[in-house]
Amino acid sequence: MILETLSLFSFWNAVNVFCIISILYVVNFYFLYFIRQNPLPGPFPLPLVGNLFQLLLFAGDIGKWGLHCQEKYGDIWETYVGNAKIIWLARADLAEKLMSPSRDSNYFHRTWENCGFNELGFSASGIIFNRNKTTWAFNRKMFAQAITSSKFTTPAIEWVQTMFVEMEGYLLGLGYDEKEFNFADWIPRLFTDMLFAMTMDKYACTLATLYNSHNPPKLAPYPEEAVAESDIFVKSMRKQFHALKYFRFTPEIIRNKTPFGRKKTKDYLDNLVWLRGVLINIIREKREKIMNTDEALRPDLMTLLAAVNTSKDMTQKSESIVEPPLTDEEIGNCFIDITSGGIDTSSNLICSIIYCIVKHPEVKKRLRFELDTVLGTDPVRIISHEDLNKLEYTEAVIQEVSRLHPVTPFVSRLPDKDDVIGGYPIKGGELLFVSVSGIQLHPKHWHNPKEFNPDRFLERDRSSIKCEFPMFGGGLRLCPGRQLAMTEMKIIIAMIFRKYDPELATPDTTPKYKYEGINRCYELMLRFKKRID
Ligand code: HEM
Ligand SMILES: *[C@@H]1O[C@H](CO)[C@@H](O)[C@H](O)[C@H]1NC(C)=O
Ligand SMILES: CC(=O)N[C@H]1CO[C@H](CO)[C@@H](O)[C@@H]1O
Repeated sequence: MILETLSLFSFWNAVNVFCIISILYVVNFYFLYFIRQNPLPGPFPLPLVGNLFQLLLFAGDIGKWGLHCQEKYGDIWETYVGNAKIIWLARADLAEKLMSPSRDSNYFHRTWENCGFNELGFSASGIIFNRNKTTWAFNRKMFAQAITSSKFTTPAIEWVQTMFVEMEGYLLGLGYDEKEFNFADWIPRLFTDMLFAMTMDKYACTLATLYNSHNPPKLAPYPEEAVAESDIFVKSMRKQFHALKYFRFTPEIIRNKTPFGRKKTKDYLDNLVWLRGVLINIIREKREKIMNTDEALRPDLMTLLAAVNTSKDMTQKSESIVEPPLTDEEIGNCFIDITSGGIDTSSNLICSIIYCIVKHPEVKKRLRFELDTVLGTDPVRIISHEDLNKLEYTEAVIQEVSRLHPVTPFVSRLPDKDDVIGGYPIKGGELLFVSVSGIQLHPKHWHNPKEFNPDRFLERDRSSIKCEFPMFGGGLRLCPGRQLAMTEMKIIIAMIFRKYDPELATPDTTPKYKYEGINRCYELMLRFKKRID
C-alpha cells in the first residue's frame, strides 16, 4: 500500500517535473524568438519542430511552400527547423553574393556539417558533399576538365543515341506505340545506362532488365549473367542514394543506439563498402590498361580521371596542375556523386518537357521545324556536336520548362562569416535557401512569368539572365554536369519528336510528382505514337 502510494507519488512527481520543464522550454523558446536580432517576417514557429508542420500542410513540397511564403512575406523571409533559422532569398539581386564564383567567396558550404555524412566518409571526399575546400577544388577541377574535354563529349553524344535506340526498340517491342505505359519507369533507366556507359564503359542493363520483366516474346540480347551481375551493382548504387537520405535526416541516437537503426546503419555501411570495393577494382583495371597499352584508349570518364596528370593524360589541359593524380578512392566517390547528381535530375525534367511540348501544339510545331531544318527529314540520321549547337529553340524549350517546373526548387548555402544581404545583416553559420522557383517566377525578372513561352530565352541577352535563372545553381558550387545534362536532354528530345508524336493516355493525363529532395516524376502515362505529319 505504502509502496503503491509512493510509486504513484513519484509518477505524478515525474509528470509534474516534465510539465514544468516543458513550460520553461516553451517560454524560453518564445522569449528567444521574440527578442531575436534582425527579425525577418515568416511563418510562426512551434517549439522543437519549428515550421515543419507548415511544410507538412504542403505535403512536404518545399518548392510550393516557398512560393506560398513569398506571396505572404515578400522576397526575403525566415523559417525554422527546430531552433535553427533558415533565411529564404527569392529575388536575383538578393542571391547575387551567393552566386559569386570568386575563390574566396563566403559561400562555399552548402549546409551544416552532418555527422551522418562524416560517418559515410563523404564530408571530405568527392564533390557534392565535400566540405574540405582543398580536396573539393581539386576533384571538381579534374572532373570539369574531363567532362568538358572533347575526348569525353564525342563518345558521350554517340552513347546517348545508341542507348535511346535501344530503349526505342524495347518500347516498340512491347507495343507501346499503341498501348499506354508509364514513361517515368523507363527514362531514369535510360539515363542510368547512358551514364554507366559514358563513365565506365560498362553496360548497366537497366533498360534490358525492365524489358525482360514484361515477359516479351524475345528477351533482350544480353547474356543472362551479365544482366544479373549489373542488376546487383545498380541496386547497390540505388541503395546508396537511400543511404544518403537516411544518414542525413536520421538523428545519430536512432541510427546507432536503437536495434532497428543499428541494423539499417550496418546494412547501408556494408553496402557502401561493397560498392566502393567494386568501383576501386574497376578503376584499378582502367589504370592498368592505361599504363600497359600504347593504342588509343576508349576514353570513358573514369579512364580520363585516372589518367589526369599522369604521362597518359588525355585532357591535354593539365600543364598548370601541381597536384598528384586523383586517388582510386576519390574517383570512386566522384562516380557516386555523378550518379546521385546526374540521373534523377535530367530524367525528371524530360518527363516535364515531354508533357509541356505535347500540351502546346504551336511549340511542338516550331520544335519540329527546327529539328527538320537542322537534322534533315531522315528520322535516323546521326546527330553531331555541330547539330546540337544549332538546336537553339530546342534548348529554349528545355530552359522554359525548367523555369516553370524546376527539378531542384531551391539551393542552399552556409556563410562562413557575417555578411549583409539586401540590407539585412546575416550571421555566419545561418543557413540560406535560394528559392529557385521564386526567382524563376518573379515578375520583376520575367514578363508574364506563369506563361509557357520558350521565345523569352531566345529574345534575351544570355549574360543578363544568369542570376535570374538558377536552374543549375550558381557560384562556387554551380552544377559541373550542366553541359552534359543539356547535351543529353537535347538529343533525347530531338530523337523523340523528330520521329514520334507522344500522346497522353487521356487528354487530362498529367505527370505525377513527389518531392524527394528533388521533384521526382513517378508517373507519366503516354503512348509513343509514330509521327505522321
Ligand atoms: C537537368 C539536369 C541537372 C540539374 C537540373 C542539375 C542541378 C544541379 C544543382 C541545382 C546543383 C547545386 C548547385 C548549387 O548548389 O549551386 C547541382 C550540383 C551538382 N551536379 Fe547537377 N544537375 C543536373 C545534371 C547533372 C549531371 C548530368 C551531373 C553529372 C554528370 C551533375 C553533377 C553535379 C555535381 C557533381 C554537383 C555538385 C557540385 C559541387 O558541389 O561543387 N548534375 N546540380
Ligand atoms: C583537407 O584535406 C587536406 C588533404 O587531405 C588536409 O591536408 C587538410 O588538413 C584538410 N583540411 C581541413 C580543413 O580539414
Ligand atoms: C605523373 C605526372 O605527370 N605528374 C605531373 C603532375 O603535374 C605536375 C605539374 O605540371 C608535374 O610536375 C608532374 O610531373
